[in-house]
Amino acid sequence: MSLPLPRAAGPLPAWLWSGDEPRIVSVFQPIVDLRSGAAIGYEVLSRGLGPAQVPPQVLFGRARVEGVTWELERACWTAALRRISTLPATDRTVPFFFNVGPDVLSDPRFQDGSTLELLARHGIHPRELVLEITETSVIDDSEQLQRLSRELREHGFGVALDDFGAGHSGLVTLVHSEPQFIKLDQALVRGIHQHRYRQHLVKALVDFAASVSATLIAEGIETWEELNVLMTLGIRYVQGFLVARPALTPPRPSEEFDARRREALRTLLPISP
Ligand code: G
Ligand code: MN
Repeated sequence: MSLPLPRAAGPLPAWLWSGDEPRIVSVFQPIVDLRSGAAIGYEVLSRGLGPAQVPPQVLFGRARVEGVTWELERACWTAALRRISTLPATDRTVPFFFNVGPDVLSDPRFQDGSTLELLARHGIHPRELVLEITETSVIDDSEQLQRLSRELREHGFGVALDDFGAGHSGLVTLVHSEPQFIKLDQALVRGIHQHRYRQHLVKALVDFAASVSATLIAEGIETWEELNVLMTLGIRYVQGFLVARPALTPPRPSEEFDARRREALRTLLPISP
């Protein structure tokens, strides 16, 4: 549980906004259906602009110290929505997954209508977005989380539980948020071919997700060993450097990936549809 955020006073920091331009660049990483090879969505990741791109952990760390977390979050949303609004219609047939910072969901400003207004201004409907919340969200109050999750869905947003398995309260967050998407944390995926215990857990989660009609996504896949084992455990949706790295334009998996994916489908799941 983190301490209450200090509030920023005065002008927005120049490292965050230059005039009305957020100093943030949005990149896209596909979430791919292993059966068809098609993207079912793109996670949108924010990087700070500078001589070199600044990773989000650094941005959010600095914002926290300066008390401008909300302003950073708005800058990320603005950059992402502007970018999405310039994409061709062919890139907008699947939803965009947005990471929602832990402090933001419980901020009254998130729900005061300004978020929907920001979307409308960019011609984007909440149905086009899936909000990724993490189990480390500072929403300790389970009723509040339940209510929030329901309200987001009523507005049309999709809800995903991010980094599932990374923290200590994943199951509690899961039952209270009842997300349509569950994203398995990279820590469970990493080296899974060498960990039978993890394999049993993932298999159980595949069954669980199927019974509650949630889409289970394995994140952070880096090797074919990981991907092959996940496939035999019943994982259908994947994201990670092996599939495609985040890019300025929503990327497709490479032809090489697609060829190996088909081969794996044939050899590992010979009776799959
Ligand atoms: O917490 P969240 O799951 O949103 O984290 C996404 C982060 O993980 C991004 O910064 C993204 O660049 C990174 N990422 C995406 N795919 C991989 C991967 O295959 N390996 C590693 N190490 N990081 C990844
Ligand atoms: Mn995420």
